Amino acid sequence: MNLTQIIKSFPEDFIFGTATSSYQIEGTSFGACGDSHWDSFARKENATYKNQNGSIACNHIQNWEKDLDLIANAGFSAYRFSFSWPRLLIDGKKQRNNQGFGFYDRLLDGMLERGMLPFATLYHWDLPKVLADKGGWSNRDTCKWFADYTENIMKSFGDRLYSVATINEPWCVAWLSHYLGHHAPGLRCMNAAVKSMHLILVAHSKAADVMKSFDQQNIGIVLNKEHFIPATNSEEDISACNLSDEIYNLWFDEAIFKGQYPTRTLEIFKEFMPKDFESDLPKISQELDWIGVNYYTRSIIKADKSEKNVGFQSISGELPKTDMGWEIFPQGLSALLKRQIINYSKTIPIHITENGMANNDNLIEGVVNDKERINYYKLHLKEIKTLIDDKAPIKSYFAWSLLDNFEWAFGYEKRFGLVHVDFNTQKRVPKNSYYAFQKALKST
Ligand code: IFM
Repeated sequence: MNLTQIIKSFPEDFIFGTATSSYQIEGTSFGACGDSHWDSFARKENATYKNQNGSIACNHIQNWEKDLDLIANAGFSAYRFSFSWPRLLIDGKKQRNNQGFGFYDRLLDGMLERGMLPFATLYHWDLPKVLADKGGWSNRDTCKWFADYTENIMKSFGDRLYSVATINEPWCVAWLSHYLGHHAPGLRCMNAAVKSMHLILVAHSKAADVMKSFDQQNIGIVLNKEHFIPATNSEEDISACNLSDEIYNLWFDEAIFKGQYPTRTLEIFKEFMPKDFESDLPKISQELDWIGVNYYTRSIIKADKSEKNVGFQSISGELPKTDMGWEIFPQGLSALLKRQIINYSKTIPIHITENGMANNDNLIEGVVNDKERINYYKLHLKEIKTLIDDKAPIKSYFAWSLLDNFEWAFGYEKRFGLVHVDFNTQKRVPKNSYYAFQKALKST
């Protein structure tokens, strides 16, 4: 089966969309955007590839109409984007930036005019620098400021949003950024990491409360999931693998769907947990309208006694890899979704909010023949279709990403887009993967 045949076999009302995020495409030097902790992180020597940052990115602020046309012309009926907190509230709290409000106003109207469903994300990692300087996600006050920011969004844009996710990928916000140090703020601190692992969920719950008070429909959260396997069958590796799965996946599922944290991880985390964290759990586990799943790869886990807090590391596997070095393992997506549905979300709608691959693309005479990416999409969509045939409540699929963009610590080196971007001229060239979606979606 080719991509067209697979896409055509999906239910009529299944939504196909594409996704981006504010810091990765907008360009923070345009429109009086405030600094975020990604700007300060990128100023640190070697924190990002060639010290690159999001100041220009895809200059989506000036090219947004062209970009929306690209989405519509591919036949996608939904667009997942994120609001930039520092673009809207320069001090993170009260100081409104009219240019920022004007931008999202036009963007949302532009989506609606083109018949697209706006899937908004409130937080996709661009925390205002002023708030990061006060402790960021390890400071409980940030949760309250996040609620105020949410209120601002509800007042100005709520009526035009088809769905809203509070947080994109809480594991990345907390663990990747505060323990592994790969993302802003670049800490390697167990105390800050554990506090953030809890407080990001408190922020989620406060934003959900605010949205419900506005009677906002279709509220969810986006979790990134990885499929873990032990490096060997040894007891140590199996145990390390289970712990890694708890920290990455189950920490969030247990809290959101069951109002508890996994016991083993909590035992390791407990000395760093915020005071009275238990009293936040009923709110964290409040009902949601949907759950978002981002999936890219699997990880192979090996016990490592030299790692003093959690005692494991991930090692490279043998499957074909994307340009990120991530193994291509579509079966991991179905395994994770099955567990998600059976153990946690049951009948709640699931949106596949991100899936895609970085590829070593070459633009030759106006053509990018990214057949590897087309195959990646095909294999993952096949898994999803099989689950839908088995009655899984999966409602949409978003290709990551519309454009080549600022891939965080990897700068502009890694290309995930359906559309090639020349970062010197801002010229957009649809890749063959774009045309493959277009062929399928325009003919359904
Ligand atoms: O680019 C990121 C995105 O911002 C969050 N999910 C994973 C993508 C690829 O790394």
